[in-house]
Amino acid sequence: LTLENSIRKALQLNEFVVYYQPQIDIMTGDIIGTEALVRWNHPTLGLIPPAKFIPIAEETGIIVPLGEWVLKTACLQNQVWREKGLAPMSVSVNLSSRQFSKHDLVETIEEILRETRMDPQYLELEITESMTMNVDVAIEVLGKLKELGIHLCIDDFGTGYSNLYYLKLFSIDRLKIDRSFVRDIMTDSNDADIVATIIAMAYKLGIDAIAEGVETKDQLDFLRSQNCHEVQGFYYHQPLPAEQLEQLLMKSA
Ligand code: G
Ligand code: G
Ligand code: MN
Ligand code: NA
Repeated sequence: LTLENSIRKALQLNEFVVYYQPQIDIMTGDIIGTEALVRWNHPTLGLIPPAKFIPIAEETGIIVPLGEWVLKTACLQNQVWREKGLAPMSVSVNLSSRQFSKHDLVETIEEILRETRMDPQYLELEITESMTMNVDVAIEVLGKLKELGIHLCIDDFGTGYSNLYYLKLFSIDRLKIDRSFVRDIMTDSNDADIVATIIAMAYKLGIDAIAEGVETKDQLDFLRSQNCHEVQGFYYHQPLPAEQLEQLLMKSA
């Protein structure tokens, strides 16, 4: 069996699971949202991280049905938590460039929203800068997604071929400062300056900024001092299975 076929089969056998990494309001410490991150719960190999199968899934195009499954699962879960009376929380789902360039993307997402009864204002799609290379198509597709009421976030911000003008053109709601900048903010003054500048720029444009990969209190304090309002990282929580996140939310409710 090729890896490609194994992934296809695993999708049929329901072997994928979605983990949720909390996103934190830096001032209150509250969980304000989560990022949905897929894992493969392999019957003999155990939990396989996405780095081991996402690249192949991207290459072969299986990322399209897999990505749709993740989106549907995350929306269903969000709705279940709302029905259980938990405070409304956003969920961010990574969109692959393969999904982005499918002509029926908007219809597919619309259908998933309808089927799961997900409130679109709590759904965020994470796109990367490289996906927006074809500007005219990106404007059209992102515009339609915004019309559905969905929020948009640029993932790994600062690492792609970004044209800052896109930020205005695409009506982006949030940008996620790439982990590679956050990692060295305490030791590399260039990285500290870059992070501070991204936060200030986002603020001026009326876009939210979230820092990812926050692992230490020093990093958190620096981000707070620069008026970054939202963080995600191991300092607070690893990506968690749904049940574990639910327990956490129940405790803090
Ligand atoms: O979850 P982390 O544990 O290891 O994820 C590694 C990489 O896999 C990240 O770049 C993340 O964006 C990507 N990834 C995780 N889940 C998904 C998914 O559902 N769809 C896509 N396209 N990428 C994902
Ligand atoms: O941006 P992407 O979608 O690539 O981001 C999600 C990835 O980041 C996942 O692999 C997740 O496990 C990882 N991640 C989340 N928080 C941290 C952190 O604090 N440190 C490191 N090293 N990785 C993190
Ligand atoms: Mn992401
Ligand atoms: Na990222």
